[in-house]
Amino acid sequence: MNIKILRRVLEKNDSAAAENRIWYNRHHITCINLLGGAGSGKTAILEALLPELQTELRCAVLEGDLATTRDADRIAALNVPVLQLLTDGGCHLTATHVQAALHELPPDSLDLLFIENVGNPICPANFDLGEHLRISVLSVAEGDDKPSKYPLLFRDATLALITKVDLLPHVKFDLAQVREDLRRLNPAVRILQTSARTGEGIGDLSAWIMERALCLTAV
Ligand SMILES: Nc1nc2c(ncn2[C@@H]2O[C@H](COP(=O)(O)OP(=O)(O)OP(=O)(O)O)[C@@H](O)[C@H]2O)c(=O)[nH]1
Ligand SMILES: [Mg+2]
Repeated sequence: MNIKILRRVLEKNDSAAAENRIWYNRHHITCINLLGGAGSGKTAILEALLPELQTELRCAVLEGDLATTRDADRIAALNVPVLQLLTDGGCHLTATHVQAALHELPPDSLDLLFIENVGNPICPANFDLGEHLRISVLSVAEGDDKPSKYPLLFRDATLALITKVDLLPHVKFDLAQVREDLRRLNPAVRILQTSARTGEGIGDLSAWIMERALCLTAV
């Protein structure tokens, strides 16, 4: 019975995700789903990235949270269009949440849409939002066992981002082991390391995104 209900929820989500994908493609917009545990540094990455990306691409952000507009306020402070999506207790965004917000975006003046998912290393990974690229975030502060403990977070990621590397001298985190675990879960995944605090790796991440976004928006 429960399995049937879950299947129906996922089927409904997949059909909304397919419609979202058609919408992004019709408007030549690249969509990135950013997911990871609470406090892994997702908004901080957007704050570091958006000033660089905006020199070439017109960006907007959808912020998913259970409560508050704090993350949307941080993005708005950069003069980037942003909508806060509140899930009313839900632990992930669905493609239907996103679909409702798409109508409020100006599609003809947009190249790149980031969706910051609800901070949670488990549920968001099961819900396709129709994105072209999925960036899964793990901070060194969370511990090097997390790829093995939360494999779904990384299984379908286009890019695995290891954040807060400025904290490496202060925490026990075996980078080589984590990279090996990520590759075992997802052999095709690209892995980058960043610090929003020092700016390390932000240029590489920005270049990686720009290359893909320019490719997709040109189609
Ligand atoms: N040292 C260090 N701290 C960081 C870095 N990035 C983020 N932080 C800190 O980590 C905390 C969480 O950062 P956020 O960017 O809010 O994390 P988040 O993943 O968006 O959090 P939620 O949206 O609540 O899931 C904040 O106190 C940040 O200042 C980093 O690169 N280095
Ligand atoms: Mg955030």
